[in-house]
Amino acid sequence: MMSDHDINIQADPDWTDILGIENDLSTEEILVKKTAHDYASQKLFPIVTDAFKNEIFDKSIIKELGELGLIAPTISSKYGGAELNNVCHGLIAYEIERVDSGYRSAMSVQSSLVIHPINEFGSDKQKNKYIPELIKGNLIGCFGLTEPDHGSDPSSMQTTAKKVDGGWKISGTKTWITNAPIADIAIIWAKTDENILKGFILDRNQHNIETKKIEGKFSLRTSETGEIHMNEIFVSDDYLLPGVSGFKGPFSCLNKARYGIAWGTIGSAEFCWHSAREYALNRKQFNRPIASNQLIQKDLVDFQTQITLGKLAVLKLGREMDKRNINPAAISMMKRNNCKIALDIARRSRDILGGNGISIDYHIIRHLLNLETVNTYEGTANIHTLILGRSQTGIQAFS
Ligand code: TGC
Ligand code: FAD
Repeated sequence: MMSDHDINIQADPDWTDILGIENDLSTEEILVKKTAHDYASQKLFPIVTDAFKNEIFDKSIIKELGELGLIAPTISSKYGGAELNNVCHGLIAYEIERVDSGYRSAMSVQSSLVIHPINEFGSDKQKNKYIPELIKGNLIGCFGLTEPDHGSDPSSMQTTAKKVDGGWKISGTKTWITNAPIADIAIIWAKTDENILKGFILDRNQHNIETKKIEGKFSLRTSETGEIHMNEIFVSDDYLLPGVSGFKGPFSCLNKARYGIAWGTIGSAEFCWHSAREYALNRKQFNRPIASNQLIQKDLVDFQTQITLGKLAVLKLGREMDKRNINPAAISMMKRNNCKIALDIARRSRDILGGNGISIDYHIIRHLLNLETVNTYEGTANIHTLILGRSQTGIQAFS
């Protein structure tokens, strides 16, 4: 017979997924999630502490992800893609970011900001030359939009593309560019003499791009970040992305990457929640587990509720993206809110671990530091607030 004590110490078996969200995944989606989960937990988790401490990104990670079909999973099999849906893309981001936002970052840039624009806006020659190698992870790419004086407002960028015989001369500086120091190719956005934005593929084999690593980040230390310096680099017409002009080019790539972040941050938050719960059940103060305190239980319940709602919402977002072109403001809503809840959960989880919470051995402080970047890049929280404000009022409040 069960005693009162036994009842008290048994948690619901479905506490991790109390709404049964995973029951809504297809067999294929469950398989993809498991593949990403196994890779992340068996290959990435064991190396992440050392990588974060020493600012190491091992390029072979991109190759291993490619071999498993986890890079740009929605791309056509014609170019070596797995032809999966957007929900699978999100589940992969969620599993990788459960280990570290830096690894998800390197993967997101490759998939959403390099392969995606070539697939959408590139010539057949560019697609055939670059996408299969990028999907396999044989080439690494980066995406240069941000400049030293133009972050939230890229429309005022200063990088120029001057038309010359047979091509273009590109000059300017990009900064805070993920993967730049290790990239074989860079998608560079620049303005023509007529003030029209164009996208280019700069190939390290052909073009003399100078990339300098940004040292001393206290966030996203497992991901390489750098500057790109371009001084009148001649780029032939073959390297212009012919399918797009104007800011809808880079902004439409951001939709895809922001969607991945909305999923990824739930993975990061969930790791923190589970760690805090386990710690609270095992850590005793005043002769009882700290999880016995109502204040601690409230934290855990808030985490469970926010993560459940955030996960449900990104699943809905992914399903809608698979059916139709979604309003980009909906993506802004989920990027903004899931970053916000993940940061809050990471901060409060860190507190539950007391002094141990600041030790890298418990991982939560690493997630917390990473999430500070994730909240800033791909549009800051303020910028997404203004995108949503404009969407519901019709009034532009940026400037
Ligand atoms: P705006 O007038 O709003 O738009 C200009 C043109 O672009 C179109 N557009 C979009 N198209 C598709 N998707 C979207 N989300 C779009 N947003 C805008 C728009 O329809 C228009 O098209 P057209 O044909 O009429 O010309 O432009 P704006 O200059 O007023 O910009 C407004 C604002 C503030 C929203 C934009 O500048 C913005 O999003 N700023 C934030 C910058 C940002 O997010 N940067 C990210 C850099 S990349 C990065 O951080 C990678 S980190 C990756 C990692 O490591 O994981
Ligand atoms: P700013 O635009 O100067 O903003 C500073 C502050 O002012 C923010 O709080 C912002 O919200 C606020 N603010 C600005 N305008 C307004 C306004 N109108 N109303 C209210 N508040 C406002 N970029 C790339 O192109 N490619 C990459 O691969 C890439 N990777 C990155 C990796 C890392 C690690 C980091 C940190 C950044 C990366 N970025 C990348 C750059 C990133 O997108 C920018 O940092 C971001 O868009 C913000 O720009 P900013 O840093 O210039 O801040």
